[in-house]
Amino acid sequence: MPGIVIIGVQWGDEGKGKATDLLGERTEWVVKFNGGNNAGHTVVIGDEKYALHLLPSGILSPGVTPVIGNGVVVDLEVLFQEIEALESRGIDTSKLKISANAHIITQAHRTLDKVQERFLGKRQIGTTGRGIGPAYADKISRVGIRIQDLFDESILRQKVEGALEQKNHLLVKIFNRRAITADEIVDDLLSYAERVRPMVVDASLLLDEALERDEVVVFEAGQATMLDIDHGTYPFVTSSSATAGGASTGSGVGPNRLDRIVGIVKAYTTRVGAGPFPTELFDEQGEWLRQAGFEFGTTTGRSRRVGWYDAPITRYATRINGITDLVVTKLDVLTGLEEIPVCVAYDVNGTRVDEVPVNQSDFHHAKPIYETYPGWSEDITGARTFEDLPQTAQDYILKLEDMSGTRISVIGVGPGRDQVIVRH
Ligand code: 2SA
Ligand code: GDP
Ligand code: MG
Repeated sequence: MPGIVIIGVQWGDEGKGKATDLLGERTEWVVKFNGGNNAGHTVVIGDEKYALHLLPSGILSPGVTPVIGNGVVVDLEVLFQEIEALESRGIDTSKLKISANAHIITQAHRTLDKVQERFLGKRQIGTTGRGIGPAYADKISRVGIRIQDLFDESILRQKVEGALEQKNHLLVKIFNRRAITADEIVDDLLSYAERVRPMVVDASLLLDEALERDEVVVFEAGQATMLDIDHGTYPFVTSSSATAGGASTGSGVGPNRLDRIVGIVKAYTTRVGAGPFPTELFDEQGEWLRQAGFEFGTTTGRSRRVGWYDAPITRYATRINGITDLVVTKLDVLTGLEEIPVCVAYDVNGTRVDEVPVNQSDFHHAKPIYETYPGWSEDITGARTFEDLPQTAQDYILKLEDMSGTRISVIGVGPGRDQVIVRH
């Protein structure tokens, strides 16, 4: 079972970082295949808390070789800041590999991300402002700068000049900003080239050889299914393939090598940024859930929107990703609730709809139809077997399992590495 994909089921922050870290002991490779430093994965090991953005979460496990795949957009300044921060805490980062085909985020992308958002006014996406969207836009427009371009100054300069032409027009004429010079960007990128050089690999080939040797490779998604560029709540999405297909295109590993697709899902739902969210809570219960789950962005510190568990979303994610196993996280956060509502279907303009509607306006208008299950008051953070859980907590999990049609293999009962119940 060497190829394992870790995917977010909802709108991110389900606890993918912790799940990847958990697998660390049994894993030789962890590949980040999409997104960039918009991601925020918090991993708690003993008394130490690590917030990872661009680096794969597997970097915290000594036996693991972390890989940044071709599907990622790399901000070189952030890369070295993160490396230095981890090294200063005694984490060895020397095994890190970066695909020669990964794209680079430049100053122009960061600036555009911020001014474009401002320009959108009420139609804002609520991006993380890290330049992610503009960097992917350049990739798709075929004017992107890749890691391999760092090693030929003349090619780099030509590409940067080409990429800046339209952007400067936009910045100066539309957004009333100053033009960015090719020199600024080339000098900045070249200042990292020699430090990056030893990390650069043909990641596809390296991973293929590893899989041939039966080594375990974990593919770690940033963001999640409902933020995926194709299958998420477009246009309120991120600009990359955050679903299981992205593990293949974003790493250069064939889809037949992906043996298990593990969907990480919170026992309730959160979302950062704008866009539809049928089960969102605007009342005191929502505020209670936000505080109990400490739902604040790992990257930007923004308050996360919160709501109840949405079963059609899990079914949708199971279909889109081919999920074989679910990990339900943060069950402990629900402790103390007398009753727990779960969205089982939607009411769309008076009609019951059981699946996530394909039509954007239908999803915007979807009102949750709830079923309510009894809660529990016992502290469950020490539970290590399914039977340790109160009966009502067991029943809640079995209900979720039943509604998704996929087995729930792991249950999270706290942020710590050991605070899990492994069922399968
Ligand atoms: P972007 O910056 O172009 O990717 O933003 C587009 C949308 O994607 C959402 N997005 C995220 N949603 C949840 N978590 C993310 N990572 C951080 C975290 C977020 C933070 O782990 O907490 O710290 O605010 C993440 N990254 C992108 C984003 O909110 C937009 O809706
Ligand atoms: P990711 O982006 O999917 O990796 O998730 P984040 O790290 O952004 O957010 C998940 C948060 O929940 C982190 O602060 C984790 O430490 C925490 N967490 C993960 N699993 C659990 C759990 O089972 N219970 C509790 N209470 N916290 C958890
Ligand atoms: Mg996160």
